[in-house]
Amino acid sequence: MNTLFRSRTELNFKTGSKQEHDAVREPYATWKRSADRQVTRKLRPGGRKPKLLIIVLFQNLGDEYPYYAESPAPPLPGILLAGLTPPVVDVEVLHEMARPIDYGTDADFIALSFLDYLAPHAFQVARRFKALGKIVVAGGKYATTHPDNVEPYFDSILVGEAPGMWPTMVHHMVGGNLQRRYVAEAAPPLDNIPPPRYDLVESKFATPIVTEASRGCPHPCTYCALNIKRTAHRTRPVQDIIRDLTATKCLPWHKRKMAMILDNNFGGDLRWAKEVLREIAKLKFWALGVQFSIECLRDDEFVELLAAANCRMAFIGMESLNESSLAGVRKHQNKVEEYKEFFEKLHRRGILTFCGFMFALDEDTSEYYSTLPQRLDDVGVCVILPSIAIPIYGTPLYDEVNAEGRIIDRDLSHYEGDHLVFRHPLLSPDEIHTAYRNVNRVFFSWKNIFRRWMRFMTMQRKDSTSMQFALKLLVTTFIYFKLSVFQRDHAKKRVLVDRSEQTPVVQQESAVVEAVVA
Ligand code: B12
Ligand code: SF4
Repeated sequence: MNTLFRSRTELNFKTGSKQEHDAVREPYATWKRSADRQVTRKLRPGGRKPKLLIIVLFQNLGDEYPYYAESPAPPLPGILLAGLTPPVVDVEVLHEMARPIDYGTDADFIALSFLDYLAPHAFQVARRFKALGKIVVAGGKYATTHPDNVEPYFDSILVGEAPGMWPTMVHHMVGGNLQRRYVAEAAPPLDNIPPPRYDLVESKFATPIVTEASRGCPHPCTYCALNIKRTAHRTRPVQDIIRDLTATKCLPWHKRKMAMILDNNFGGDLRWAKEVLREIAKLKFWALGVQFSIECLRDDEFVELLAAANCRMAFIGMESLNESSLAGVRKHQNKVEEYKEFFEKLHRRGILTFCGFMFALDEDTSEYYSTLPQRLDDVGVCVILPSIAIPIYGTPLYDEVNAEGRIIDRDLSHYEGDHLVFRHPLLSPDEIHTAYRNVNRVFFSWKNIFRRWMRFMTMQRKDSTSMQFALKLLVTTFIYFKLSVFQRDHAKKRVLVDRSEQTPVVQQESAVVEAVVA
């Protein structure tokens, strides 16, 4: 029995009714029984198990050029699915943001995970693998919100979250009785999800330890994918999160020291979040990254607990410095006048701010854009993740712009945040693109990157031993430059690039045309 196998069988159960426990346990109980008896397993020639290759897509067919992002951490779906996979198959995980798809793979089954804008690419990849005789299945956010658009391209799809249904799907895959569509229970409890397979993350990721502590968010932001079909904010048992963060024996020691909690909003239930942070503090990470909504920073105890847990990076949706733009997308929890003070609160405690920032919100004006680089500097954010607003298919924002007849581009592969796909009420596409490029250019110039780093460093006060203080400076410097280079690289390859001089290496196919927004 290997370490992973042990950790799966040592699952903890939250107190609750017996029926709740049984409902949650059932997939694992089924998996455990079959694992013990090795029932449905079919051996390949040479006595090998069938092989499953899980691919988390990233290259956008619509962009025509391959783009290997310098992201420090992988997304979660691939290694989470691998962790849930019963041992009737061998598993490999491929992150397309790190390496190209291996069409020569000896895998029998291919599982694709992709976001909305990657759907055209996913359909093409599926077609290629099917032509090679592979069984190809899909799941993820787009397959969940728009299954009818996805199902025709795959042998089978999963609608919803994987934990309750994926083990069954794998058994059916191996047993040759795969159904066309599996539908998971809506918003199931999050107890007893096995740890992700960190051992399967490509070595180029500096921070392989990623997990989700909660799902959902209580806010109504109109552009957010979570508001396509609202579900309650759900939290995982604290001991399950800690078990994930410590299921890392497979990693070299230096990669066990940093972790990312990838929740949409870790602060959706602050009392629970504080409990989680108290436990994480005991793990003595060198650095923890967390995502949460900005109003959490009104709670000083939360901020202190972040610091105590050695949080070194907070991802926050700042989105705009224009109050009326924030109100227009119902982001009422954001108050522009609080930004500077809140960011400083974090910076003084050695926590870097990494903030989502949106262009083309309906109330944006050319005056607002003209002062933006300076105002971003004034609020003092460390790194921004800029993007052009996307009316993600099915969100309230999509319904609004669609009803007003303002969608100008229905190619789904353009819904990635670097294209303007709807008509703005006040600004021309040129004004928006110019502002977007300008902010990217100014914010990610080396001069400004170094200046912000100096500003952050000079705010640090020695509040611990010399060793701990030195470690804090070293780790924040590493994360700061990783994030800045990641975003600068994105700007260089995706925003500021003159594509006319590049040689296209990926041919678009009719799948792009088929995957249009309805
Ligand atoms: C890490 C992250 C990133 C990373 C990496 C993204 C990637 N996929 O490669 C980076 C920083 C690059 C990124 C960028 C963007 N992101 Co992002 N990102 C995330 C984040 C924080 C975590 C993703 C994750 O790992 N989730 C955890 C997994 C486990 O959840 P899940 O995908 O729902 O998976 C479950 C099921 O769907 C299912 N499942 C998933 N895959 C599969 C596959 C199979 C075969 C099966 C059976 C089941 C299955 O099982 C899972 C477990 O239950 C999410 C927020 C979040 N917490 O989800 C946003 C999120 C995914 N991002 C989002 C967006 C919009 C973007 C951007 C387009 C934003 C922008 N405008 O800049 C860009 C894309 C930029 C670009 N051009 O490349 C949206 C997605 C909207 C959508 N439906 O497409 C999200 C949900 C944020 C939000 N609330 O709106 N992102
Ligand atoms: S606060 Fe963030 S996660 Fe929550 S609804 Fe708004 S955009 Fe989505």
